[in-house]
Amino acid sequence: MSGWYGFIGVPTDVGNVACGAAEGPAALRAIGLPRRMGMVDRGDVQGPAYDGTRDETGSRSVRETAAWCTAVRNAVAGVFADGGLPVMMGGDHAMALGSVAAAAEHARRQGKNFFVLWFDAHPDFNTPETSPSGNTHGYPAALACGIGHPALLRVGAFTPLLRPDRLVQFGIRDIDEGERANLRRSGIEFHEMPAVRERGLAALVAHTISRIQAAGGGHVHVSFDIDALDPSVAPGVGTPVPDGLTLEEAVESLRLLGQSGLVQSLDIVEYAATQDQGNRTAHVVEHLLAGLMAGRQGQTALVA
Ligand code: NNH
Ligand code: MN
Ligand code: MN
Ligand code: MN
Repeated sequence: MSGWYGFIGVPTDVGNVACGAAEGPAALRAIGLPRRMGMVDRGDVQGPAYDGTRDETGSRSVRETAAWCTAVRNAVAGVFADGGLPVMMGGDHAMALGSVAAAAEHARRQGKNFFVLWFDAHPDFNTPETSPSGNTHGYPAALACGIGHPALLRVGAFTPLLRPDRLVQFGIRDIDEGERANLRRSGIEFHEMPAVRERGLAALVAHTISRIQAAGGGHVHVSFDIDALDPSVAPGVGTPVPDGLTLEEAVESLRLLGQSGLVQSLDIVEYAATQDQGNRTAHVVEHLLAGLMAGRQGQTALVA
């Protein structure tokens, strides 16, 4: 198990203009998060500004999204090469294509099966054809599975980066119509809020962990979109959706995932500092991370 965590700031809103996510990493540093959590601060990834014009597919800022994702991919690969566990702090969720690319490539080099667990109010399984907005932060899970804009599919060394039966989503409650058809066609396992309420998030996650272990384990990448949480807990997001996860169940799930020893990389994205109430959501980010870290240390108590 790697002994250190690399904090990679991804200050961009290229996947959803002016959502406030570009200000996320600076706000996390302002509360001293990387230092307090004992992380190695690898600095911020750089990239071009948002260009809202739509291309021939209706997608916005595709070239800029590809540039950010390539830079993220390189930064994440650098932490893997130095033996750390990369933690990507968004920034909007489009950047997950870059971290998933690096994680998939790393898993393949190590001969490991690759899994992605996606915590989000949204499945981010749109394609240019189904997206109502053309915003690339609605694309990354589909792109990981090899579906979507050709210019973005070229970000990774290979495609698909991820087998659709190795993607599991939790906390979903806002699906676009065509996006639902994409999910069905790909056979994605996604747990919507009624199922989460009925079975419990931690129980669903524990079940997923056992399934992965039964399949021989591997590299698990966790992509956590803060809007998975209820907006009363995490107001600092660009696209709040009511009836979300509680902080307790999310922290407990991350603790279980840490304890499993399977998680080798983590995104915590869509922290829109400009929408936050004081630093409330920044502290929520810290608690999520503390949950994963506590689990990896074999602790069983919740971190206060
Ligand atoms: N599904 C919508 C779209 O594609 C919104 C996506 N917004 C997110 N995703 N925050 O996590 O535009
Ligand atoms: Mn998302
Ligand atoms: Mn979301
Ligand atoms: Mn705190």
